[in-house]
This record gives sequence, C-alpha cells and structure tokens, in this order.
Amino acid sequence: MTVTADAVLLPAVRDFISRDRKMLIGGAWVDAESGRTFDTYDPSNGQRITGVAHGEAADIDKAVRAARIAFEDGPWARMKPNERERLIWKIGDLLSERAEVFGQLEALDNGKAATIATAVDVGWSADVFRYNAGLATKINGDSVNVSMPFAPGGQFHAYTLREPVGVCGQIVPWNFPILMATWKIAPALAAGNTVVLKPAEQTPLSALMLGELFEEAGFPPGVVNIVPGFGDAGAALASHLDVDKVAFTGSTEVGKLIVDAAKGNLKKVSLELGGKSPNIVYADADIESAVAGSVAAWMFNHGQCCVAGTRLFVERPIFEEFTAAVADAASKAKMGPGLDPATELGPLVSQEQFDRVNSYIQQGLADGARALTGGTRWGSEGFFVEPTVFVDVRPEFSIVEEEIFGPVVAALPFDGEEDVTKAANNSIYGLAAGIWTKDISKAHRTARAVKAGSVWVNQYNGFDTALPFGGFKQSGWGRELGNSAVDLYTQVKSVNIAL
Ligand code: TXE
Repeated sequence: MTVTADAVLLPAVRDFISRDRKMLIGGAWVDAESGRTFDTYDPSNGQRITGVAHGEAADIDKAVRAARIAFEDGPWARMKPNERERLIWKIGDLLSERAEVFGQLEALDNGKAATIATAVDVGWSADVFRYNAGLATKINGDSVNVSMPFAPGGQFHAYTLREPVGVCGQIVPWNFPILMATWKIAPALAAGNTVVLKPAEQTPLSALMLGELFEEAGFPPGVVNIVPGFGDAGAALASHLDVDKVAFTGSTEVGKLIVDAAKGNLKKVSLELGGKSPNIVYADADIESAVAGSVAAWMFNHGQCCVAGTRLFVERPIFEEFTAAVADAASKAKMGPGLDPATELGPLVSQEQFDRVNSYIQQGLADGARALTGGTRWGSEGFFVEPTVFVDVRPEFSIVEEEIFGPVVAALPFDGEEDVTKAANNSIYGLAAGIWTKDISKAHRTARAVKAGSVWVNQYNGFDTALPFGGFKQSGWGRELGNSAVDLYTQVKSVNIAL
C-alpha cells in the first residue's frame, strides 16, 4: 500500500486497504474464480490504493445463483415486511455511525473532498436506507371494483398484489459510488428482492465496505452480493438469463448496450444515463444567489454529475456581468486532494476521465470558444482540471452538445422565455434543468416547458430522497428514489376470485 496521505487515514480505513479486498457472494468473502485481482488508484496522485478481486462472468454467475437461492428458498423470502424494515434501518444506522470512515474511503478512491463525501454521499445514503426501511411496510396492492361484463350476475372479489421482481442486477458508476449503490440496493431490499451489485472498476471500495454492514446487520446470506469488476462483468450481469431485472447508472452509450443485453430473457430494465442540463438565468433573478447556485450547478463533484448544469443560459442584458462573476467565483475554488479538509475541488476520477475532459477543452478552444477562466490542468500530479468557463460558443460545438463530465461550462446568451426553452430543449438529453427568476409565473411556465425529469427553481441539485429522479429522452428509463423506486422493484399481480 503506497498512499501519500497514509498519515491522515483513519485506522479503519488504513486497515481496510491494508490487504486485497474479496467479493461478497452468498454471505462469504471470496476470491475471484480466476484468482485475479485488479488495482484501484488514488486520483489525487495516481498511486495504487489496494487490490480488489477481479469479478468476471463466472463470478457473476455464482453470485446470481446465490441471489436466486436467497430469493426462492432463504429466510428472506418468508421474512415479514417489518423484519425487513428493521434490517434495512440498521444499515442506515451503521452508515451514520461510520460516516467518517466511509467518507474518507470514498475520498481516497474517488478523489472527492472527504468532508463532502461524509456529509452528502454517506449522510444521504443513510437517509435513503431509512426512507426505504419505512417503505418496506407500505408496499400495498389495491382492492379493485370489477364489473366483469362477461359474467353477468356473478360476484367477484378482485385485488392486486405487489410482489418483488426477483434477482436484481445493479450496475453503478464511479461518480457517487456508495450513493448510487444505495439508491439501487435500498428499494430493491424494501420490496423483498435479492441483489447482485457490480460497482465501477474505478471505485469499488465503498461498496465492498458497505457489504460488510449487511453481514453485521444480520441479513441472510445471498440477499446482497457484491462483485467488483469491469464492463465485461456488467455485461454478464445484464445478459444473465436468471436475472429478473437490471438497473444501470452510467453512460448513455452503455445504457443502450444494457438494453440489448437484457433482450435474452426480456428482463426489466431501468436506466439513469447522461445529461447536458440547461441552467437558465433570467435577468430578473437574485443575482448573488444565482451566481453561487450556477457555479455549484456545474462544479459540484468536479462536474462529474449526471445532472451538471453545463449549459448556462443567461439572459442577454446580464450576460457579461453574470458570466464574469461565475468565472471569478469558480477560479477561487480551493483545489487539492480529497483528504485535505480545505479542499473544495478534487481531481477527476481517473486518467481516462482526465484525458477525456481535456480533449473536450482543446476541442472547444479549437472551435473558437473563449475561456474566461481555466482551460488547463491544475498542478503537476493527479487528475486535476481547472474549472473552465467558456463563452463565445455556438450550439453545435461539442462542448455545448456533449456530456463532458468535468468542471467545464458553456455559457450562452438568450432573449426571452421562448428563445431559451427552445434552446434548452435542443438536446438528446433531458435529465435536469435549473431556472433562476423572481417572477413566479415565469418560473412555472419555464418549468413546464423544459423537457427534463427534474426541475429546480432558484436552486440547483435540489434532490430529496422522497422526490422521484430520472430522465426524459436519452437520459434514461424509469424513476429512482421516492415511492417511484417501488415501481421499479415490484411487479403487479391481479387476483380475481369468483365468490
Ligand atoms: O461510463 P460507463 P464510464 C458518462 C460520463 C462519462 C462517460 C464515460 O459522460 O464521461 O459516461 O464514463 C459498467 N455492460 N457517465 O466509461 O462505461 C462499468 O463497469 C454493462 C454518466 O466510466 O457507462 C461501470 O460500472 N456494464 C454517469 C458502469 O457501467 C458496463 C456516470 C458505468 O460505466 C458495460 C458515469 C457493459 N458493456 C459516467 N461497460 C451518470 N449517469 O451519472 C461498462 N459497464
């Protein structure tokens, strides 16, 4: 283990990374069938953190078999909703108790600030487990008043049952590793399913530590299985004929592959994919809060957010003043490794993302865009990119059309409501949108006009566990969070009884 920040690590984190991590299958921590491992790296300096069991198709198959047995035969299948509630709630409590440990591990593996990881990623994960614990006892069918026109005179009692889907394959990305795992695992468990989770290859550690909590809380073996690996392991899970549902968060490109892979047994599919979200600032907005909110909109998590507000539309009369203020605020963000408590902006997650973001920046400059700030790497080691604000852009530039997934924003002027909603909707994506104005009617009109799964007015990133989240257009299928997640993880059975 060669981590430069070793000295600041909590003992539990140091211990966790002091040896290679195994995968969780059927309640046991096991090596990969091949015996292979892969390394995970600290993106602030590119150094190896530890090795992780390298899951492939054979391991996925083993995990699916364990999940199937747990679903069909284990105590989980017969457990009462309030017993499931207590177990799921316990995960929330354990996460809260160990928030700093999980936060630091996340910061090490992903690069984000440990303070933010602890409060947001881990704190919110605990909340999501508790919310879904509550849902476990509230998943109900309906009593249905049927007419039965083909059976005149008869009497009937009809009702629906909401039953678990079965074995759920869940594939998550690296931008919010524990949170994305939680968004998927918690509702699946609340509804009585079993799970095979594949974390992202860049950031497998927090999911593996989360796996330990299921054992500690007393979940039956095989209910939650965690197989770290690369895209081939994800593909094996998405195409597995004994998986009943696959949930995926990641790129739109891979989302389409998931849909193809799922065809073999027509498993249920939910997708949370990319975005290029518009953030609309009207001239009558409260400028101070709009500047701060607009910076957070594209810079939070170093721009590695599916909802990042990376198309900043500013009404023409305030365009220059506003973009200058955004550039000024962005340039003041304190950059550094996630383990430094002063850090506001950490590195990108990997060399690959670093290269990808830089190539977009170079393309933007070559196309003729002007960087008000940034446009280059920060420091000499690690995957840091300076926050970059582009103006003088045109709608067809790749920096305006495509998801960059780094701290890069393209600002465009607009003239009035109609102009901006047309421009905002000119995208293959439809994940989120921000609107800044003091005019309440204009806010509501614009909220209705934008094609996006989440709309935030006079704020950005206004997520809540109770609010459904997902995308219009090529940003995805289905809604996670809130009660909507229950729809993803249950199927309805109609029962009709002749009395
Ligand atoms: O994503 P991938 P990458 C976007 C973002 C980013 C780009 C590329 O624009 O720059 O995607 O990132 C697994 N079958 N988002 O390459 O490949 C993979 O192992 C099944 C947006 O990291 O989509 C990982 O667990 N699974 C996004 C997960 O898919 C496969 C978050 C995501 O990786 C697979 C991340 C396959 N064929 C990236 N290939 C968001 N919506 O928040 C890979 N995977």
